Amino acid sequence: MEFPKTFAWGAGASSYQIEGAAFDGGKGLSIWDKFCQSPGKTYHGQRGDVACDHYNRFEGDVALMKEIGLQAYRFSVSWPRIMPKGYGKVNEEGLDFYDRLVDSLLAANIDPWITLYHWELPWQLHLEGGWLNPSISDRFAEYAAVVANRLSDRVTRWITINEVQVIVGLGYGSGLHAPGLKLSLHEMLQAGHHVLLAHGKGTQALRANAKQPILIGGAPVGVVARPLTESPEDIEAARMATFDVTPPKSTEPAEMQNGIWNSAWWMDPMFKGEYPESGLDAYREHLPEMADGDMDIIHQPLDFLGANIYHGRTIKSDGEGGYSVLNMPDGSPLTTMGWDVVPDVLYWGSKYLYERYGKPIVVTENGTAVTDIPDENGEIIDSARCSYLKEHLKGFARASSEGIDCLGYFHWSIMDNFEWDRGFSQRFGLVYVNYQTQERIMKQSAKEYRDIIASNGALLSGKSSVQV
Ligand code: IFM
Repeated sequence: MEFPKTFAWGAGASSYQIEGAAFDGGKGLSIWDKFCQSPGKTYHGQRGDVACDHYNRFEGDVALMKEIGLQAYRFSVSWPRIMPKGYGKVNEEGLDFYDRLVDSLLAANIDPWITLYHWELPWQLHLEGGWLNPSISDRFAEYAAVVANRLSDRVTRWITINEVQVIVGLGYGSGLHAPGLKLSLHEMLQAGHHVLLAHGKGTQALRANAKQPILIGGAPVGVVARPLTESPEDIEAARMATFDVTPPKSTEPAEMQNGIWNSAWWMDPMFKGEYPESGLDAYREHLPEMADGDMDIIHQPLDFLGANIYHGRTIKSDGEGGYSVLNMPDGSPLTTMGWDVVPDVLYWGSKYLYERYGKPIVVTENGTAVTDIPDENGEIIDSARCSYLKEHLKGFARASSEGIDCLGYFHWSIMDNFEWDRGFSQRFGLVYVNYQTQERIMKQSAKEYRDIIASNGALLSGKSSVQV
């Protein structure tokens, strides 16, 4: 159950979800600031204006990270905090904030991993067409260069864009996320193509402006599958399902119907320089416009594959070279987000992704929302999260023991935070946040994670408690 000595044990969060100070420090407006101001868009109309007030409390938060023994912390930089309009004038006060955050992490011996884009599109860029405007990838590269110039003397781990599928599927498809658009599949794929181009140009800009050698990856959703049994047929069927691109299906839940929830359409261009055949076929009437040379821009050399993996479909061979998707057995565990708990998904997901793309794997997000209730002593014994954490790590440890290059694991999240359209109704943190007082309480899971980290995973040995 041990991981490589260089393995990065981390946790993550994103700017809008924890920072607060939404209108302070010279920050410009983002699509999320505006979206949350529209009635009915988020749970009880909640907004990230203050969130965890991390902007003002980051030193205490870093102290908690140190107490947990984190070796790495993944956070995102808010584009409109750096460039209020998304381009042009730079807000030095915003850069100073991240400067201080990076310094305080390094002083605590915690490696900063920066994500450049975790959904906070500057409002001005949205008014100019957002991800549908072909010039947005140049704007993104300009922003990436500014951040690299200021922080890459101390930061060596970089992630371009978080969860392209969510940007496109929920922001431009179902409208559940900012900017709340409900566009056609063609328009979604066009926006997605521009996101991929931004990833490519952002990568070039990071490398061109880096002050020292750096490692770069992306963090798409790892839409992965796991086989029902370990028969060669089921294993092959789940592999096929993991990389299949299928047309929109009306049998999926409403927000998943738009046909973009897959891995290969988004990862193949980044890692192989091409859209997958199954996608070209499934989307044939909806394909985005592409210029010659786009794929060369998107397909930049990358150092690792980051994937956000929370759950996965269970797959069985249909006996005819195809596969069937199975429902979980009655009564199987569900998170408060309504997601199945299938811990071996970290094993199968990282295995399939490593086999196809050959890059070291970083689990850039994995975690669970549960109902956390402080007990009479004010402690939070979050046993469901403790089991989730340990059982998923066991899956990742198995991958590592079978020779898959596992570079790091980032639990989502370091602390409870603003869960987008669900507001504060979902708690994902290792650290509990009382939003009325801003008090932080380390949950039981944080303490268990601390011990697992200290043992470099050795503590995980033992029988699995979750059988699914
Ligand atoms: O909170 C989100 C995060 O911002 C992106 N990935 C999934 C998490 C849980 O929904």
